[in-house]
Amino acid sequence: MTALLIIIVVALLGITFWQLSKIFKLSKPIDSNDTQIADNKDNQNQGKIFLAFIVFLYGLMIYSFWNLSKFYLPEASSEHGSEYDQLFFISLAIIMFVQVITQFLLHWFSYKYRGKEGRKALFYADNDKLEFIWTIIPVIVLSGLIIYGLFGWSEIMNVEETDDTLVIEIYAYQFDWRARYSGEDGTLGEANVRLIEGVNQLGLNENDPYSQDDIIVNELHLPKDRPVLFKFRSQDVLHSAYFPFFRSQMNVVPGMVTQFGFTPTTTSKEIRNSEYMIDKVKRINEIRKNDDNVSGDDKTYEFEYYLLCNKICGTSHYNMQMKIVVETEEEYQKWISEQQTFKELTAQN
Ligand SMILES: [Cu+2]
Repeated sequence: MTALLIIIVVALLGITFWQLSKIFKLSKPIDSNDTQIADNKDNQNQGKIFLAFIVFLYGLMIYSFWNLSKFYLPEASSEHGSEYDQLFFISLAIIMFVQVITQFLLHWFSYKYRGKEGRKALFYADNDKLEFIWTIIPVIVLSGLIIYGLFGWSEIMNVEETDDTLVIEIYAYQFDWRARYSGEDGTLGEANVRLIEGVNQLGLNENDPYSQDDIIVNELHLPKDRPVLFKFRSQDVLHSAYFPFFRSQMNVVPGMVTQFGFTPTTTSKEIRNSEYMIDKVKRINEIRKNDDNVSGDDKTYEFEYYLLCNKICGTSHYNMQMKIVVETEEEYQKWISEQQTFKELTAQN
């Protein structure tokens, strides 16, 4: 709110000065030099401003990289994550390289060849060789990037289902998530939103033998180093399952099942004890300690992985999240054995 007020005040001040300068100009006697055509002095000034602007732009860029680097995510917590990060880094490096050079050339030439009395522009219609060069280089670089990206994509997206693969349904609705484990038979039971009734929140087919041992929970537990295949279903609108620390995201579309998978490589405990996280959490806690609006248990923050919604799906979209616990196989087995199956749930109610 304060920031908005400051912006309004600055804008109003700017308008005031602009109007004042117009009044002063009107009150001055007519200047014979005051023509609409740029003279030598104008060109000189505009050229220098052009050059100063590129220096400002590069300064801003360097400052942003340096200052915003604190928002970088740590090393990926999934197997394919490093590949994803590498693709991102290579794309960024190429874009930066090209933009630094072309921006400089654009501004430098504008300065160097600024208007000067007596200087005439050269009429240069075209040059096939030059055009060929500046077409073919981007074609080669972009094709390389796209092909490299496609290979990465297909490798990440084609999750082969093995005996070891854990199949989990992620179910989205306004405004929460549920996870469904396939249970002992390793197969998810049939489900349809039309079957939603009472405790049967996810619309499981009660007559399907596969659905009997399914386990529905509101906290996602994943064993470390085991491939997980997620199947996404939405009850209402478009959502997006976003796992930033695992470098994964998938649209959750009503009326269809989307899927992807990853293999978690870092447990919640391990990431909490990483240098990156210790430092981050320390800083967050320092801010919270001095914030009077934060009280009680919230004063001490502890990192957890979360599944977030990344599609604006309604009023409480911002709060649509599910905790993810990555743990060892033993811890996972212990946890899952304590959960209620769908059969137990329906028998109880
Ligand atoms: Cu959502």
